[in-house]
Amino acid sequence: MAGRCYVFSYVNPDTDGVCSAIGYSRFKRSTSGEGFLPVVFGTLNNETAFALEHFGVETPVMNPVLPQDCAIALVDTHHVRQLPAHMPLANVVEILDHHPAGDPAAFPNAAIQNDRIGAVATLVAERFKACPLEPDSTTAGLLLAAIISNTLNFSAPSTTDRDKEACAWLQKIAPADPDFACRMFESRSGIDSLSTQELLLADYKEFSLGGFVVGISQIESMDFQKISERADLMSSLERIKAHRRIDHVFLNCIDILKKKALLVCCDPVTQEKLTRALGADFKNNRAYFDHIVLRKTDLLPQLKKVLF
Ligand SMILES: [Mn+2]
Repeated sequence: MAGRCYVFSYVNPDTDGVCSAIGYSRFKRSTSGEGFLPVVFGTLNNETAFALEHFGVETPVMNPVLPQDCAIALVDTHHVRQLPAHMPLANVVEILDHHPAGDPAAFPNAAIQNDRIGAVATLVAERFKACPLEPDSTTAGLLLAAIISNTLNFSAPSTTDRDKEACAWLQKIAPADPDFACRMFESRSGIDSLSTQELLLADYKEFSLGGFVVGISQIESMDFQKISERADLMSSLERIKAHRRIDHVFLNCIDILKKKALLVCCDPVTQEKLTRALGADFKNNRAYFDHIVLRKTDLLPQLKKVLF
């Protein structure tokens, strides 16, 4: 018999991960009476803190010690390398995700739903809708914020009709202010207060691709030139690579409004892979793009082709 139940996302989760964990916890409580405590490992980013405050929701418990006999629901990931170290993988009973190339076999006891949609919050909203059960307006607002955040207000290529339908349904329960998306995106930065190392690790994920481990940091900023000019940018990337003992590491900067991207990478071997994968043209360790390049929908599938 399992002890406490927890629901959480990957370490240093984004708004989709945190809001979906809270939303799923509320779903479980209302439908089966089970108490899955939403928790966060790592730190909360500025945008998520903004969304929680906007809807008057308390910050989840941070970095708890998990008891050996706990039951775990995961949202927004099923990649072992993105989870807290020494996490009891066999205790995972449920997974809701929307990411390819995970490790489903690492979770032998989990019921897994992994659909190619824009946000895992869409899956949580669909669970409510299927009951049918209306979430309270706070929960609806959090799920809405998560979908808007993850689909970049429906402009990301991963956006599907299911995300739009979930959003329309949630909007009826919790109408969002017209400028909500804009204010939430503005809250993402706060970049100046972070060290380069903190900045690179704020939204950093590792992937196993064809026997290589690739670390990709992604930063959304309306002024990525400023980040690109940080004096310790290259040394910070090199430090991550050495410290994490991985094969490739690079930074992906995106400007959502101007629809531009910048890849930063100082290793010539990695640069060569990125050039083959994306047609990147590196000059002085930097490659610019006149369109948005997203880790999940652009980088991973293309890199997979050249690394396997
Ligand atoms: Mn997500």
